[in-house]
Amino acid sequence: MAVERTLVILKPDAVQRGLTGEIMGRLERRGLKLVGLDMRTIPRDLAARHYAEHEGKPFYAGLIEYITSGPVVLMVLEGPQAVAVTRATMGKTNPVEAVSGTIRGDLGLMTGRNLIHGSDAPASAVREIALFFGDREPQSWERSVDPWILE
Ligand code: D4T
Repeated sequence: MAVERTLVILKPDAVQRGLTGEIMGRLERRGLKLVGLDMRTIPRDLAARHYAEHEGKPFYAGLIEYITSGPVVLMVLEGPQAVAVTRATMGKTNPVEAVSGTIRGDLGLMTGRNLIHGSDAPASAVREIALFFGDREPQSWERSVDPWILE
């Protein structure tokens, strides 16, 4: 099974609501390995590049306002099919449709305050990790419990 990396953003509402530990804990407990971590306020030009595919949509201006409104926590997670596993753990984009047990299904109510971003495909993950972490190589480390998580 392909080991992948994915980019996660704990959005400003997750930071403001004091949910970063809760959300990071869920992703760690799932078995994903943390290999990159940072906290910063995303500048508008970087937000525009990240959300370029949504430019022109009715929610675009609000989305940029929201994601740049305060500090976020950026994570790089690694594991087998990390992109799909992270998306499944997050739940659907609209928290109303996200099932209980998922991050958005348990902690969110509205699409415009949906707490977390996760790359939507392996190719997007490569692009987004480069966008947010630049040439900072993710941490390479040996996890002693790996034999109890990975076959
Ligand atoms: P992100 O990219 O934030 O992880 O969200 P998703 O991958 O789950 O969903 P997306 O790309 O379709 O949407 C990006 C971002 O835009 C916000 N949004 C989206 C919004 O405010 N209103 C909307 O109608 C939609 C579709 C939420 C996530």
